[in-house]
Amino acid sequence: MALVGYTNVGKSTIMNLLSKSEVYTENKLFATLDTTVRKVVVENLPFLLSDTVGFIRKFLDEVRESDILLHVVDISHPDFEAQMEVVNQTLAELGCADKKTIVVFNKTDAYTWEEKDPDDLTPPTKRNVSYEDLKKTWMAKMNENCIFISAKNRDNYQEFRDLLYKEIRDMHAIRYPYDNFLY
Ligand SMILES: Nc1nc2c(ncn2[C@@H]2O[C@H](COP(=O)(O)OP(=O)(O)OP(=O)(O)O)[C@@H](O)[C@H]2O)c(=O)[nH]1
Ligand SMILES: [Mg+2]
Repeated sequence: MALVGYTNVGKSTIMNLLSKSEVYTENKLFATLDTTVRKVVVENLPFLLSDTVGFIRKFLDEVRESDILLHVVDISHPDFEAQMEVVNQTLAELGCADKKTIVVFNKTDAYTWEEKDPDDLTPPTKRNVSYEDLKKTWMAKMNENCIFISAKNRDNYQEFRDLLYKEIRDMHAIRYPYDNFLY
């Protein structure tokens, strides 16, 4: 499993949460310069998690070799949709477009929107989308292959781990069909 995403979205923060390790995080672009791999255990399932360099650089073997990608997105960034596009484009160039991918919408604590005044008749813009509406729209669009969390406040963290557990268990079942100790 690999954490991928635009720079500064919170990949290393999530790595630290899941693996209880101390990977360097900072509020600047390209804080991570090398891929780090850690063993993570969710319930009874061990797996390898790679924290990668903020996406832009190509030919990341860790990404290609991962069974599951966690595409981390910073929803508090005004251009997060364009950033997602860049990452998806890069994944496509790496030949990873069809890989199982879970989108982790991070920094829910920092998402802000401008409520429209009822007298304001100008058309609503994406700045006017409430958190609830944003969430609903993406949940529908992603077929529920996504989760909204705050790595900082640990909001929805248990649900995130539950989702990872389910995905890894399914992947184990495909990779090791005769290994039924889990079931
Ligand atoms: N408000 C808020 N800030 C967060 C959250 N998660 C991470 N951050 C902050 O975002 C900044 C970047 O976090 P990193 O984990 O270093 O991001 P990254 O994706 O690893 O960045 P690169 O290594 O540069 O690609 C740090 O200042 C974090 O503390 C969150 O859920 N909410
Ligand atoms: Mg990082």
